[in-house]
Amino acid sequence: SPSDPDLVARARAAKEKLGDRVFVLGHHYQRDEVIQFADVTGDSFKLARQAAARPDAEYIVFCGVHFMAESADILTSDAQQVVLPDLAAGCSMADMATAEQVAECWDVLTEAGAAEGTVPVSYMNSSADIKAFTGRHGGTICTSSNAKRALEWAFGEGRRVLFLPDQHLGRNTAVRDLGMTLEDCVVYNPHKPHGGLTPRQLRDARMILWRGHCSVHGRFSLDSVNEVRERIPGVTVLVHPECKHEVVSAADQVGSTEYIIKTLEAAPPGSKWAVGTELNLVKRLAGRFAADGKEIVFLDRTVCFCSTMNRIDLPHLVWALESLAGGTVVNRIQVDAETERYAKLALERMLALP
Ligand code: CIZ
Ligand code: SF4
Repeated sequence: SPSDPDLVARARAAKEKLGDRVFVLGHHYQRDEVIQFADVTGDSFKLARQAAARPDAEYIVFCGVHFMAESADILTSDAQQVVLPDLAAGCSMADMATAEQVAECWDVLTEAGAAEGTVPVSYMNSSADIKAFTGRHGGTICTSSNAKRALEWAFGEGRRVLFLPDQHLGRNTAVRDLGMTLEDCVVYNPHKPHGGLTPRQLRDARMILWRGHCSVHGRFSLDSVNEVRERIPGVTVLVHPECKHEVVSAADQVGSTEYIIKTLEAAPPGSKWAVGTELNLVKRLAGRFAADGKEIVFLDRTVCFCSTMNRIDLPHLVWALESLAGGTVVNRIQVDAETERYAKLALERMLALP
C-alpha cells in the first residue's frame, strides 16, 4: 500500500484528534508510508529515551519491533501505555535467545564451574526477559554504539563475558575493538547439549558468544563486498556490526545505524557508498542525498527488507491510531514489574558506562 491517500488522511485525522496525548516513534528501518507519521525517528535506544522524555504523552505508538516496544515500556512511566501496531512484528534475532534457553545456559556454566567470573552483556536487541536475566547476574545491556565500552566494563568486573544474542556484534567488538583473537571466542549453541561445548572450553573461554544473528545483516556476504568494489570503482563500503566478521573485516567503515546516517550526512558530494544495513533505511538515505551528488547503493541486491519491521504498515498504523482516538487501547506491550525491575538495572548499568 504505497501511501493510499485515504489511509494517509485517516492517519492524519486520528493523530490530530489525539494531539499531545499520543507520541509516535518510528525506527529507521520502518517503511516510508509509516515513517511520515513519526514524531521522532531513531534507533531503538534513542527512541526509548525519547519516549521517556515525553511523560505527558499517554500513548506511545511504537513503529518498530516487539523488543523495542518492551524497552520503551521499561524506560517510561507506568502511566504511559506503549502500543505496537502489529503484534507479529517480532525480531528473529531476539527470538533466538529465549528465557528458558538462557537459564539452561547459566546452569551449564554453573556445572562447568564457569559461571563465577562470567558477566553477561546483552545487546539491546533482546527480549525483556533476557535483559532481566542480564540485570540479575550483574551484567549490562549494550547497543552497537557502546558495545566496546560495555565489554571493557564487563572485563573489569569478571574474566569472561557471555554475549547475547548476536554472535556477530560480540565477535566483531571483541576482535576489532578489544584486540582479542577469533580463538578467544567460543559459540554456545542452545540447540546442542551443553551448548556444544566442553566444561573445559567454557572455563577457558574469554568470550562466550550466543549463537544468534540478524536475519538481514547476517546475509551480507564477502562476495557482495568484492562485487561492489569491482562494479563501482572508488566506492566506500560501510556496514553495520551485525554483519559477519568476514564482511566487517573487508569493509572500509563499520558502525551503528546512527553512525551510518551521520557518516553519509558528512560525506562530500561526488562520493560513492555501498551500505550494508536494512533496505528501507538505505533507500531513504539514497533518495535524500541524491540531490547532493552522493551515490548510495545497497550492498547486496539479494538481501531483503527486515520482514518483521515491514509488518508495521499504514493500515496497521491507522487501526492503532483510530482505536486510541476512539478510546480503545489495542496491542499494548506491558512488561511485568519483576522483569522490568531487573531489566532496568541492566539498562541503568549501560547508562552509567564510562
Ligand atoms: O538491527 C537492528 O534492528 C537495529 C540496529 C536496531 C536498533 O535500532 O538498535
Ligand atoms: Fe531483528 Fe535484524 Fe530485523 Fe533488526 S533488522 S529487527 S535485528 S531481524
